[in-house]
Amino acid sequence: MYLSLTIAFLSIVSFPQFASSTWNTNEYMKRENSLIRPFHGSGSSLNNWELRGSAFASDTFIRLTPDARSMQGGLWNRHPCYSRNWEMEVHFKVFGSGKDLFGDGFAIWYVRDPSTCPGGAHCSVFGSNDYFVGLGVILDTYNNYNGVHNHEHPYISAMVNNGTLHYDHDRDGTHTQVAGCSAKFRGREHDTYVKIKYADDTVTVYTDVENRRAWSQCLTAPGIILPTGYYFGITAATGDLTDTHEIYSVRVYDLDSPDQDPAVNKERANVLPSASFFEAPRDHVDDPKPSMMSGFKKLFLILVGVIVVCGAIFIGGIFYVKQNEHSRKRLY
Ligand SMILES: [Ca+2]
Repeated sequence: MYLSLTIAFLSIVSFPQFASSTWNTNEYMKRENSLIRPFHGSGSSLNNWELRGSAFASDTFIRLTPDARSMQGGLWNRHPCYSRNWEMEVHFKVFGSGKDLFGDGFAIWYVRDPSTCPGGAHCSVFGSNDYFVGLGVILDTYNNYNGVHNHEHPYISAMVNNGTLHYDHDRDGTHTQVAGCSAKFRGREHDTYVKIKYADDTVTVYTDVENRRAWSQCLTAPGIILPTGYYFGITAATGDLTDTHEIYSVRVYDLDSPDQDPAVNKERANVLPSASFFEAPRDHVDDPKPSMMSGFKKLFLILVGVIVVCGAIFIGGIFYVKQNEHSRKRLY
């Protein structure tokens, strides 16, 4: 509690200084889609936002889950977003008592249906629904995969779904992601931020988790079609493993140009989410059969060895015969 309040205070004091210099604040902030301290309302109700499950609001933080088992918490915006191009910045913190084992993580959503989890079916994706319709950006802290990923955890991935795809925890969603990146966002003393930008049909995710006060690009995925009129939400879950997942602010900016034809945005309301490109599955290709390969190699080496030895004996033999002939000629 004390730590959270301290963090909150420091953030309030320090945020405006760097926000104006290095961060993007030129665009119009959409108040009805944003959430800024102090959070008016308390406990389980907030202006413009709905809290679900274990989510709890104080004046300075929204705690999606406490550091306890089997929790699901959600924070859902009540107003759909009608901008075609937008940007969402989330100030968050993930921390807990676990040193090596912790989880599961949280997810930021732009979806057709705000989740009612933990009530309802398919509440299996970080406190929200599987088979969702829209965009999910998942900040996964626990590596569930038995094999070896070619990336480290914590891991951020983006998934676009038209309602038919299943998020596979066993592979940490790598089968269905459009792109991903590793980011050490958990257990940091300093403030941690993530930004999702959707502009020109491209989803780009940035992070500021190294206390640099500047965005670094995590992933970018072009060819993503998302309709207007969907809802923003942030959800988190714990299972056997636990962590505290907290949100300190959500800022949504409108990136549409002022002269954009409103009819274009209206038309865009009816499309289904789609991605032109999915990353190739990260689990792969059976291992080559090592015993057969080494068998061939061995046979080859033995053959070469035999040829070399035979050659040497043959040349040595000729040399010996020649030498003998030569010495005989000299004696007679
Ligand atoms: Ca995982």
